[in-house]
Amino acid sequence: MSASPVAENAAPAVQPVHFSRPAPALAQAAPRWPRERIAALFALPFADLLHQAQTVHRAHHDPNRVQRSTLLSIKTGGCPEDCGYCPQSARHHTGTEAESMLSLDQVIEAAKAAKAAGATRFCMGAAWRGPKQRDLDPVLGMVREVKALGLEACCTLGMLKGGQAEQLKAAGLDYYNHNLDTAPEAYGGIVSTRDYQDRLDTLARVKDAGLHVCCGGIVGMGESRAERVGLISQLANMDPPPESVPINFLVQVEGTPLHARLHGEAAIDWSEFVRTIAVARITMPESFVRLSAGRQDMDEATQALCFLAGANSMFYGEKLLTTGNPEVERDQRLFDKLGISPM
Ligand code: SAM
Ligand code: DTB
Ligand code: SF4
Repeated sequence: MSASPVAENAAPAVQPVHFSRPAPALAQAAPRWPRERIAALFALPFADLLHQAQTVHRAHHDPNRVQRSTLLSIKTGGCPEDCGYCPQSARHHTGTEAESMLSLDQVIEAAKAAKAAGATRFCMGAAWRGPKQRDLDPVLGMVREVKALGLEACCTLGMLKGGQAEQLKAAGLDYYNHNLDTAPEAYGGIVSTRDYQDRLDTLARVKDAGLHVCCGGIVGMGESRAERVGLISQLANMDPPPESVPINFLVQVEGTPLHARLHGEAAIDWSEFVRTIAVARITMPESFVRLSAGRQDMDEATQALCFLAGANSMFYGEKLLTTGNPEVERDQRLFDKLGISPM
């Protein structure tokens, strides 16, 4: 296209604006962890990556201590959302039936048992899109009782509306878990009933209410390495990064769309899972990196490598929300072999 001479000679319609100091709203800050840097970490030889991760880990944490969190599903099944990995969606036929909310006494009993077994954090999960006020009221009572037992309290209740995070904070909640699950570009293939921005909005509410953010994702859903890079990049570039970062290895449950897609075959090798933990540790040095779902089918050697790669938290107790987790005796034997003590 040729410009007319008039346009060429005319003074520009918009005069350049001179700022006496940089205009923050216009300046695009470079991300702390651009994808290329994260991809370069993933591409390192395994020994070099683990050495780097262990070095960062030792600079920020005691390498021989691991924090233990116990999960309880306070409201199981019948969820209206369509998350392709989840056994609790009412749209999938997994055999997980919809149940009503647990009573306060049931929750207190489970929290006492978790504490007696050595957990320091108790995480209550609900199969909701998000809590209605009538759902939130009893949860606030549960949070107060869990705190009264001397445990850290965490909730994962779905998307939060304005004011709800503040109510949880006032009840004494320490952490709110809400995962990004995967990279933005892979997200649409996994969940259609909420979008990535909805998740970011809830995370902003959690942070603004002064709660600690627990946010991670799932690997082994058929994503590419570039998409794993994208997930870690989202997490590591949050300001600040989440205090707690659960890395879940997909538990493939029959009846879920992801089980149908992957036929029960692990979509990534153990070494790629360990790499993901190591890269999370290097890019989020101060966070708790949690070796989360997927331990039941993971051999001890792989779990040991995850701890070496910088995982310093795990889910503890024989059940996650609806699926299994190693028995506490088995975990104790593993800790003994590795000389790990609980935090
Ligand atoms: N309903 C709430 C929500 O989705 O926000 C809270 C509970 S939901 C079960 C919490 C997280 O568990 C999900 O975001 C997902 O990351 C993880 N999760 C669910 N099913 C899983 C599976 N089969 N394997 C691994 N992680 C899973
Ligand atoms: C997280 O990242 N993993 C946990 C917790 N946060 C809520 C849930 C794992 C669920 C695994 C499938 C199930 O047991 O239902
Ligand atoms: Fe519902 Fe949460 Fe499961 Fe999604 S992950 S189906 S929101 S319980």
